[in-house]
Amino acid sequence: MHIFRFSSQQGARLGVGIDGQRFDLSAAGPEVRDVSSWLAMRNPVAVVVDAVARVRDFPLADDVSLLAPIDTQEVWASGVTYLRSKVARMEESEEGGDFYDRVYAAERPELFFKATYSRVAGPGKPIRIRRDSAWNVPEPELALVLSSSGEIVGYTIGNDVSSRSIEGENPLYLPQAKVYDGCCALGPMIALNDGRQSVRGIQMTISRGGTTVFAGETSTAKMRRSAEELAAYLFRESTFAAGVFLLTGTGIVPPDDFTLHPGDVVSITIEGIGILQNPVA
Ligand code: DO4
Ligand code: MG
Repeated sequence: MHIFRFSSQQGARLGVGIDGQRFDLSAAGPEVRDVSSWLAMRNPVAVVVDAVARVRDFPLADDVSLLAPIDTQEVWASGVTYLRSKVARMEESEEGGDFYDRVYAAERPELFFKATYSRVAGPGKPIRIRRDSAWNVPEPELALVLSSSGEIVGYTIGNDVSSRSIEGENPLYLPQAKVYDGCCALGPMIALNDGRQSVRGIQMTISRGGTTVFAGETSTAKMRRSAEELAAYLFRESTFAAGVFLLTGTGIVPPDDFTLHPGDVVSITIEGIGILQNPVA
């Protein structure tokens, strides 16, 4: 089952996709009127399962306009959870970057604040690269959708768009490399956590003027840490009354001579979730 957010004449609403058919989930009651109300529930997965029986009378057209599946939540991100990310960052770092090596092996993960919902692009909407950065990349990442109690309610696709030149110049510049207008994309849907799929393939292609200029793939099986471990660290000493999104790190890094250009189109596919496609502004 997939949860999505869509625009309607009554404003943004939640929908549910079941066996290829779409229904208006918000019609089922106030607990599913928006992402915040839903993720504030004690057991959001059970709430959807219960609501499904009541939504069959509210079908939606296949072509509803999808929005980013986030309303008031913060977006956090994990770093250096794949070997590929550690190696690439040690190479880009002007100081040699042995701290990446240490955090990869340490018990405590690297977690950082990534975006407010206002900085998140939905499906088809433009992501941005910093104009004061010469080296910019997309980072395709599995995103955890966490309830107010820290439960993994579902999974969506995230793009942690980053400046590698600013991050490489000095690690203290990380917030500027990571957080700016249009720095993140989420969507197109949330795959509800049914406890079945633990390993997912991730693919990314970047096209420029209709030609593929980069293609890469990885699998969440290559992550050094579990999703549960990352979520548990995020909830240490922090509360998220309306839930939170947590990106789990990138395992696909384009070669060092690659940088995003305005007009490029980034497509990220994650098994069981869908395809998140965004043009670069
Ligand atoms: O350490 C800096 C950021 C790492 C990151 O974003 C990633 O590994 O995906
Ligand atoms: Mg990242």
